[in-house]
Amino acid sequence: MQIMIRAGFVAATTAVVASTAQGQTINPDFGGCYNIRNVGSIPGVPGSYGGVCFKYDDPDLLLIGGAANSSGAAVYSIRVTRDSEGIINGFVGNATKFADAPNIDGGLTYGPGNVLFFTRYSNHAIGQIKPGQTTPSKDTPLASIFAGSTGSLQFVPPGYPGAGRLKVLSYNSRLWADINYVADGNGTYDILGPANSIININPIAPEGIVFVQPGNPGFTKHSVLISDYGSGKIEVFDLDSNGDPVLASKRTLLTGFGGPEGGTRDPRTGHFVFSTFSGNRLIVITGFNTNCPANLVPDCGVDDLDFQVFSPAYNILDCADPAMPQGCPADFNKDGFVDDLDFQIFAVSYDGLICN
Ligand SMILES: [Ca+2]
Ligand SMILES: [Ca+2]
Ligand SMILES: [Ca+2]
Repeated sequence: MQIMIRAGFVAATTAVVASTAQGQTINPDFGGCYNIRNVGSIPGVPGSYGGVCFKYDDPDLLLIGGAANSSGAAVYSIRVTRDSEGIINGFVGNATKFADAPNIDGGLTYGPGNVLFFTRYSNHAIGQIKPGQTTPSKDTPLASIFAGSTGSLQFVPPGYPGAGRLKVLSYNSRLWADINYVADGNGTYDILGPANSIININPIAPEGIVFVQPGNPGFTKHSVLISDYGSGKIEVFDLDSNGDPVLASKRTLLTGFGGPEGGTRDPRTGHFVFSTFSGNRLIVITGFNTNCPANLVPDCGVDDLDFQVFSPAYNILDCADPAMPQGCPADFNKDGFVDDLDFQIFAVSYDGLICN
């Protein structure tokens, strides 16, 4: 049995502050761990804002649609600043034009081959921008596949049910569609009908969608958030085995969110990042963690409750031991053992109290 000296830990309590900002309210059923921060408007990006994502090889370079829905729309890039906890809190200088993206709407994301995909309103089409290019190389109308107009799009991330599938959403018709794509030999992709599934998500007027893994407070399954422009809400659904929303699982995460548009996750922290079409703001919702494995009891932070789970696993040591909890969650560095290396990871998170 290993001997562990738990030194330097300071008992503390975590204040739960009201999760409101400018009329936006987070549903308390989600555990009180999430907070909204308004980062404000982005210098140099013309309104209205469209889809948002981060450059595939630069987790601090935000890409966002400007002059959304107009023929002169484009993707702009801006470097974000972060506070001592890594939370996005501002921008460096002025944005610069990254690539033309005529009529960009709420969908902007990297797909296979690091091709940048975007939805077009009211063209009901998907544009594709190759890496290093400043104009789209391909435009695919969707009218023959499902009713328009887009709307949004997102690829299901690795590790989720339906990983790699392309989901495209119709704003006007309130539809979610799973659509096939195949490499066209030119570095871009053919987008093909018929759709594998078309789901009516009425009354949601979808703009941005982001996927969230289980383990975050209020999320017991792989899930998806959809921003509803029409009602100013962020809605949540569990995913089925294809990565499509389970309609009966619908619940509301956020209300009073005027003009929500694109959505993505901060690659450094896992925080949700949303743009707004009206008001031209960048909104960050903290509390969604991608790098906080020590939060073994999924609540607002790493504290003594998590330690009570960690400690017996540390004493068992070997993940192959039948006594170890299934999946060996306390093996943070995934080397098959719960030992001092994992304790060091735990201690860092515990000292921070909140993996925010
Ligand atoms: Ca829109
Ligand atoms: Ca915890
Ligand atoms: Ca380990």
